[in-house]
Amino acid sequence: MSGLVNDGMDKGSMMESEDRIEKTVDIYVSAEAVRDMKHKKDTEDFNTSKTQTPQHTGSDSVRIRSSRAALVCLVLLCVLLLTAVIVLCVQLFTNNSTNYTEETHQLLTNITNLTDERDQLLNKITNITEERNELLTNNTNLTKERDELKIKNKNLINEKDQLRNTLQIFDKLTTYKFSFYYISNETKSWNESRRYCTEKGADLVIINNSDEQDFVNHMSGAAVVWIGLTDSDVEGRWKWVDGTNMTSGFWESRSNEPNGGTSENCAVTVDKQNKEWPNHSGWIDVQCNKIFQWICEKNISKLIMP
Ligand SMILES: [Ca+2]
Ligand SMILES: [Ca+2]
Repeated sequence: MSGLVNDGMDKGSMMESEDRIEKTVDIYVSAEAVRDMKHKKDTEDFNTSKTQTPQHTGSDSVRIRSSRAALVCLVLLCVLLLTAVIVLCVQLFTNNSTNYTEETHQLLTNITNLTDERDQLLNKITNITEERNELLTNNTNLTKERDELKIKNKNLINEKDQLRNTLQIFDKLTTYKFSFYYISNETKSWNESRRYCTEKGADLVIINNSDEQDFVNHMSGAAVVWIGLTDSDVEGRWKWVDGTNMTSGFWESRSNEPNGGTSENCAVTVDKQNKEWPNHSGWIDVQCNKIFQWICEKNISKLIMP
């Protein structure tokens, strides 16, 4: 069966091969025929062109003139194009020049403005530097003031503590303006009396004016009392216990006080009602080792009005 099929197929194939061969032959034949015809036509065209040359000379002249005309047009176009390019370049250059001039002017203006701003900034820096220096100076001064205030505050605290002690210890305190006064009941020498006062945070009384003298006279009554006045250091140069010089005094004039010279270097004050120097009033220099009552004074003006 398969053999029959193969034989059939072989026969078909052989027929197809024969057909192909025949077609190939036909094609080759056709190609050769076409080639012969083309060669023949070319030969005829060549011969024809040889015979027809005089007739085609006019069309070549037209073609040449056309070519020349086209060339002229092309040259004209080139010239026009070149001219346009030159015009554009000139315009561009002109515009660039104008822009450059404007930019230069603007740059100069900017430079001027920047210079002005720089000068203003320099002035500001100078002012700020001066302000800074002033602030530094102020800071230095404030620091000094602060330190001084700290010291004053410390001193005031000490004085406050002393005053508190004075107020606690003195059993008879009298106030007058900005001072506390204490008059003793017992009698002591000038130095011992002063020591008593200083141990209490006070000192012997300093009489600064007639009002205070009147106040002390009223306070002492008939008693003779020590005051904080002495010329122990330099004879005749009377000084208060705070180290200040006596500028004006209320010396007793009836006995021409002070009259004791170097033997009498401490002062008491008396009122007219005293019994030791009747009808005498004012300050009298006496020997410092005598014993009298005394008056202590504690001034608090620094606490109230620093
Ligand atoms: Ca004296
Ligand atoms: Ca005297």
